[in-house]
Amino acid sequence: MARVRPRLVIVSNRVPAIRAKAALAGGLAVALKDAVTARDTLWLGWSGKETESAQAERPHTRRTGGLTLATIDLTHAQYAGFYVGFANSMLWPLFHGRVGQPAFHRSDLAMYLEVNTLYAQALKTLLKADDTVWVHDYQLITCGAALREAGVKNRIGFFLHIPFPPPFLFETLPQGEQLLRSFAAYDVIGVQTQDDADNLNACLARAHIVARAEPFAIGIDPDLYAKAAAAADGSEDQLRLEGSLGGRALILGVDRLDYTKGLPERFRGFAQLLRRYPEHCKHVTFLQVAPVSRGDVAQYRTLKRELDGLAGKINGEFAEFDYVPLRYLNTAIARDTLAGFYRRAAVGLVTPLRDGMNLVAKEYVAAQDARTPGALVLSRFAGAASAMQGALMVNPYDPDEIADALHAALKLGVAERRTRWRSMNAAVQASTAAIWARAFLDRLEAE
Ligand code: GDG
Repeated sequence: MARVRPRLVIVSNRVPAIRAKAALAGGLAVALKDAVTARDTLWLGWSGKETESAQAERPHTRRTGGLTLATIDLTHAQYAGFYVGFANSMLWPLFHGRVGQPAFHRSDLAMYLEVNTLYAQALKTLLKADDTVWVHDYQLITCGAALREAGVKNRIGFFLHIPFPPPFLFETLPQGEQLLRSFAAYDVIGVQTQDDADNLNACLARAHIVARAEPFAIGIDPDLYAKAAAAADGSEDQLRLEGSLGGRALILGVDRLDYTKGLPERFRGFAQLLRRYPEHCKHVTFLQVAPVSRGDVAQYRTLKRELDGLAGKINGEFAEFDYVPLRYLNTAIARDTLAGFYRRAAVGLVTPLRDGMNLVAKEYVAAQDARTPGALVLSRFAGAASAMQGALMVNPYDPDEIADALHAALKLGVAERRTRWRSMNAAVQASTAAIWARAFLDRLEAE
């Protein structure tokens, strides 16, 4: 007889924007969809609201079906120190190996610890004795330790969505040992890849901390993308795109506007393609969708200015009165429309400088038409790379390598594209979001 699972409690920086369970939207929400719909779930996160002064400890709750959303507000100072400061100006760049970029301030670390404790205290007011707690990502590393300090005895798991750096980098983090020690509060620690597990375990071992991380590769819901992509055929947006391309090949990039995604290098790579392989001029269009993200962090604004300049420069150099080679958007595109765009693209261009996994690569593969699939150009430094043998692999720091790979991708015959796609699709199907969530929770709830 199937075991009745205890309530699942998810803690993440934000809660998903949802009206009904069926309409779960957003990366983490989509990844956890099966786990959340299968059982009673409580999900705690920041409301997105900033307040002048500290609010009541008890979170605000809303229930939709079997899912309860609990939210807390943060003060301006908490948002600045915890989110903009320690999480996104220190941990995010450090964990992505951005040497020289992380900015450490003791006051930010103090706010990070304070806010992690705030999440823990808010959660404690709602927690039942047999709940399974699953904490997510770099914003909340010390939340588990704060829960233990508050006397919580439940099973608590942690999953890190971004890479974990090797010891020589991690050890540059002032007071990093405090963060490492907090990993010991978790019953299961999940990371994306074996490399991440090796790095974190090496740091833990050096600090004599008895805790071990294991890899659980996150994935997508491939059927969702395949169906949405097929359904987009003939849709108004698809017809508009088609009409605007005028038969040209489409190269597509889709990324949050983030310096880890390698966008300037990618733009330069595309320019090199046109420069070194002029046969593609007027026959290829590169569409980069890059919705603005973390606009409160200074480096993101600098990146935006750089890309604005580069896009203008590239189009200035290669455009003709009836041809604009680079289309660069800072607005998000609806998911179903995006699925159709993936399917229309001859090349998916995914070149992060470092990425925990990268779901866009998997979405691109899932959305292809099996008879006429496109080719994927993929960074060696995405977590997704190890399973994607059929991709054209690049070092994303070298625009010339990107240009060569784009040229090769545009030249691939359909038989070879099919062979490559079949192997990539098998990898995407073998490692879905549902499999990821089930594997992690089975491990956490194992008797
Ligand atoms: C972190 C890790 C890890 C993007 N633009 C639009 C849009 N998106 C969607 C994509 C994809 C998601 O956002 C981005 O996911 P990624 O995995 O590519 O990257 P991060 O946001 O950095 O995610 C990453 C992930 O967590 C999960 O663990 O893979 O390594 O950094 O789903 O489709 N979606 C829509 N319009 C857009 O314009 N609808």
